[in-house]
Amino acid sequence: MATNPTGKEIPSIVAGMFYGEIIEDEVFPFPQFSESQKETAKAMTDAIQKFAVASIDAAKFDKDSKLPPEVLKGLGELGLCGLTVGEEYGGLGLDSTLYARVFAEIAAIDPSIGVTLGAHQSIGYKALINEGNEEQKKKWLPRLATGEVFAAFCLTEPGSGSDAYSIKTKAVKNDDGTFTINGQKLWITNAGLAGFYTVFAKTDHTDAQGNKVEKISCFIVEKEMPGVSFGEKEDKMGIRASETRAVYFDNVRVPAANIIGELGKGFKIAMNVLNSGRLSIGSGAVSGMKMILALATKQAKERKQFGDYIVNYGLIQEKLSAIATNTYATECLVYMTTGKINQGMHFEHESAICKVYGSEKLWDSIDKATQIAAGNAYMKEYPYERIMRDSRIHLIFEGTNEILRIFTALSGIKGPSDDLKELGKIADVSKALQDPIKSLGVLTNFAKKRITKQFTTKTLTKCHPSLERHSQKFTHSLKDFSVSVENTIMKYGKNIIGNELAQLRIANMTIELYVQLCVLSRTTAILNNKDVSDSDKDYVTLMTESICRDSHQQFTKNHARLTSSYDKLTPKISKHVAERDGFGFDIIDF
Ligand code: MYA
Repeated sequence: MATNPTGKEIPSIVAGMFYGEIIEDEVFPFPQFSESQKETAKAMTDAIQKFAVASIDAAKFDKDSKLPPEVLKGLGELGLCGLTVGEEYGGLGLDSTLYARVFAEIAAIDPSIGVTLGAHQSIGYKALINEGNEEQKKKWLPRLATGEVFAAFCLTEPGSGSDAYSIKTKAVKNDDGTFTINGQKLWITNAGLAGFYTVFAKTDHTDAQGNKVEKISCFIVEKEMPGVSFGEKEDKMGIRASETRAVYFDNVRVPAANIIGELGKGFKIAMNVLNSGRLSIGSGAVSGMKMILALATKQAKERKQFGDYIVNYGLIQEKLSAIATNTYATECLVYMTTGKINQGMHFEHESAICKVYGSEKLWDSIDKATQIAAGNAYMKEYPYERIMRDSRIHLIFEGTNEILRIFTALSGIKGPSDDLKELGKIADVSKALQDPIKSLGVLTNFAKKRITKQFTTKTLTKCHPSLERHSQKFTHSLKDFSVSVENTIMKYGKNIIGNELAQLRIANMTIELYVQLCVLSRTTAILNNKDVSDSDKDYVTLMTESICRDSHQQFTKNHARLTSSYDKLTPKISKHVAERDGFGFDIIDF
């Protein structure tokens, strides 16, 4: 796979923000498409559009709840089943940026196809790419890359969704080195269609103290293996043409050659796979929003009410403008992230943010486009209701947005929290924080970062001068954020894990900061580009102004709520609701 051709590793941008740090050279200039990336993207997106006109009818596939086999074959022939597979295994060897752009093109045309292809390559055989040995890759990748064989990712179980570690499927080692798998997986995309299943199961291990413990391991299971069976196709709200079924494993014997990576390391393998998958949802959302904005604009320009086209009314303009800014902000997030992945960045924080932000902005955009088309949008002959049904899942799967906010906050806090443990050695913590230079010997890493923060630059020096106001607000907010992170760690200690509303506030602040940073970087690149027209520069400047002001307000609201009494209302109201099994009284009661 062509990801990170440099072989170098660079730190996560978002992880650095938790220390109040931004390495400007890492975020400026915004990663650009090279000439050869542009050529490949253009050739592939043109080919996809041509194929779509001839062969894809998303409304019909939705109605039939099926993707015709010849369409799946055609997608394989276009190379869309092996986008990131190395050319030596018969794939296209695209890097993360190109994968995001090309995948997004097809995902927006038909989200059922997007999910089928995403489940196949962004998660289905991703563990094989990341961790598989040469023999496994040679055996499987050529057929997976052409779509001759489809793949599925089997993690979720009836009792294990968000809490992925609690899976019950068990793989027991036999005397001959094979494993016998028993268990059940739920809501598996491509189940039944796929021939290749990446399956996570618990295996027995002995820890350093000699105790028996269970850990998660990763196996390749083939459809034809005796004991593999499938449930009925699920009757879903949306993405109806994609296949979703339960998968059952009844004494399925798997050779040792089918273990992916190290035994017992399966949880990390699964999480790393999901990091890539989450990014695909972000990139799919960008193209989805562009498609929706085109529909909404057409409607607004063609529909006349009160003697004028509705595009000329303020409340329609407010919606068109919001969809455009949603799109631009998400595009900046996704392509900053993929550009840095190509340079070797660890990206679990960033991909979670792309998924959360992209799926929520996509949903908001569809809601606004539906409102513009109004009565028409509610009728099945128009595409809005299908797009709405198809898009709702993105807030749920590959980690619910709630779980990913918790992940963003807790994984981000972990770095400064480890450093802050040093503070336990100091008698008066708050004094030491006020004067870290005096405490240098004890505070080590933490103190160094605190000092850097105190003398930190007041603006992003590489930002375009016309964006100075937003740049200053960003650096000010970043400082507030890192101090809030420290204060939160000190206030809650280990109890932060059970304090989800504090996590929500931290996560929302993180998301807004990353959005502002990515938008400022991309707009700077556009404004510095002499080949971009004045009109395009005006358009992105206006969108940047709107995004940064809105994002700053969101940041400020979440920052305030971290310490205000507002969030204390929530558990109290919710307790009443739980005690009353719902709302609890009627207008006729009192
Ligand atoms: S597939 C199923 C999706 N399921 C999930 O996403 C499960 C969500 N749950 C989790 O992610 C985990 O259980 C959480 C951890 C996060 C809750 N990267 O103690 P821990 C490490 C790297 O926090 P837990 C589907 O939906 C962590 O550092 N490492 O664990 C298919 C620690 O390591 P260490 C990570 O409290 C849909 C260790 O793991 C990550 O149990 C089809 C333990 O961590 C990470 N992210 O819970 C989709 N997380 O021990 C098709 C944790 O070393 C898509 N760790 O400190 C197609 C797209 C279509 C687009 C179309 C658009 C229009």
